[in-house]
Parts: sequence; C-alpha cells; structure tokens
Amino acid sequence: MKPPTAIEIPSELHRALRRARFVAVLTGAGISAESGVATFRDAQTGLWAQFDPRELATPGAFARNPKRVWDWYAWRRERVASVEPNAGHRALVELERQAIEFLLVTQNVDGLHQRAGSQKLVELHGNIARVKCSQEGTIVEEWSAADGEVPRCANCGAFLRPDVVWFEELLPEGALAAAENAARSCEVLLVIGTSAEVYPAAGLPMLAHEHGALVVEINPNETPLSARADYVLRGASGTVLPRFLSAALAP
Ligand code: BV8
Repeated sequence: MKPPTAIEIPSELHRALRRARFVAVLTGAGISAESGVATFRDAQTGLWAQFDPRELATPGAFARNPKRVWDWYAWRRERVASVEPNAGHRALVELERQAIEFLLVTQNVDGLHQRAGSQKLVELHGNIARVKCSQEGTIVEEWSAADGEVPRCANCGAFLRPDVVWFEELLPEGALAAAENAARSCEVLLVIGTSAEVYPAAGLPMLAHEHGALVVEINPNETPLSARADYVLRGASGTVLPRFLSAALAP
C-alpha cells in the first residue's frame, strides 16, 4: 500500500509515537534549509556555484587544492555561525525531552541541533566547527595563517582540515555503531530532510524497518525511501514537525 503522502497526519501515527518507548530520528541537510543553510542538492551560491559539493568534499579535492577546500569550509562555517536553529530543530528537542528513550542521528555538520538544545545526538559526518590536523587527526582549537594561506598544524606542519567525514572516508566507528543500534531497537524512526542517497547513513531506515520499526519520512520531495516508508509527510520539516509532535505528544 502506498503510504499516505498528505500533510494531514493519520491518528494511528500519533498513537504509534505516543506509545513508542524508543524513538530515533535521522536528519539530513533539509532540516537546516529553513534556517537558510543550503542543502547539498541546492545549487551552491555565489563563488561556489561552479562546484558540486560532492567534488569538494573528498580527500582528493583537498590534496589537489587544499586552499579551495579550506576556503569553502571557512565560508560554510561563517554561514552556519550567522543563522539560527529553526522550529524543526526545536521540535526535536521537545521530542527528546518527552521520549522514554531517544537518539538523534544527524548527517549534518552544521551543529544546529546542538545549538537548539539536542543532547542525545550522534554526528555521523563530523562537525564543520571543529578543525583537525590532516596528518595527526588531533583537534585544533585555534589556528592562524598568513592571508590566503591554509593554516598548518603547529606540531607537524601538515595542513589543517575540517573535522568532517568526506566521501570515501570511513565514518566515526562509535557514531555509526550507535546509529545502527538505535535503528535496530527503535519503535519509530523519523527520517527528516535527507535525499537518502548517501551511505551508510541511507541504509539506516531499512535497517530500522527490518527490525520492525515504523519508518516516517518528512520531506517536501520524493526520495528513494518514499515508496518504502510506512508514512510520508510531504512537507517542510519546520512546518510539519511542530504540528505532528504537538498533536502526537499532547498531554
Ligand atoms: C564510506 C560531510 C566506506 C562533508 C558528507 C564510490 C567510492 C567511494 C565511496 C562510495 C562510492 N559509491 C558509493 C560510496 C559510498 C559513499 C556514497 O554514499 N556516495 C553517494 C554519493 C552514492 N559514501 C561514502 O563515501 C561514506 N563513506 O562509504 O566509507 C568507503 C571508504 C572508501 C571507499 C568506499 C567506501 C562517507 C559519506 C559522508 C560524506 N560526507 N558530509 C560536508 O558536509 O561537507 S555527506 C553530505 O551529503 C551530507 O552530510 C549528507 O549526508 C549528504 C547530503 O545528503 P542530505 O543530507 O540528504 O542532503 P541533500 O542536499 O542531499 O538532500 C536534502 C533533502 O532535504 C532533500 O531530499 C530535500 O528534498 C529535503 N528538504 C529540502 N528542504 C526541506 C527538506 N526536508 C525537510 N524540510 C525542508 N524544509
């Protein structure tokens, strides 16, 4: 049966969320779109319009042109620092407060979930605010570089890089294991604002489904997950999430 795609939210879905002991959430760039942070699918703006993010977010791109990659992340870091979490991020903080067991698994590197107040959270792809030595992997709190230069590690002299997971890089083991355990154990998995195309994160909804969870997609657009989700709430997370959660969690 094709899942309902209207934004009106079926009462059985409200009941399922109320009854769930363990609620898990997987978010992608779409939940930050209403904060003004471009998603990966959005055309990059301005200087970056000519580049495909997937071409820049790779070890090869950094090896070939460290300055271009460093500058792209510096620009994104500034963008993210200048925006605020939105109603979708805040709705998930309330869900975490009310759920008996809860885990938020995010693919996002923008740190907006933490700034909204989410605590039970794993970052599958790192965090753009953190910078590390590209050789030693040690996190660096402060860095400086001559104008236009890529900063270097004070210890070994290697270039610094953002502490994010690039394509063709392994995800942090602990984060992925926690995400997979949550997918296996949860009764409800909300999949919010992701094109469901980047693995291994995109495999989590089916892992949850195989273990009996109710999978709910919240996304204004169709994705490869849509046809297999139990429910699809076809709308923007900043609008749908607060409505869904206030009705479902109402005392
Ligand atoms: C790995 C951090 C093992 C960086 C990111 C060939 C060679 C090597 C690897 C592969 C290969 N083929 C496949 C792979 C695996 C690869 C992969 O999946 N590739 C894809 C392209 C097919 N994965 C990896 O490489 C991973 N590592 O597999 O290691 C390995 C090792 C070596 C060799 C082989 C395997 C690492 C993946 C992590 C990459 N890093 N981010 C950075 O941010 O700069 S991924 C990055 O892109 C994001 O983190 C995110 O995960 C992804 C984008 O996805 P979304 O978040 O979904 O965002 P997107 O823009 O795509 O979609 C937004 C959605 O929101 C849309 O659906 C839209 O409709 C919706 N939306 C819009 N507005 C709203 C909304 N929804 C709700 N409300 C709204 N208002």
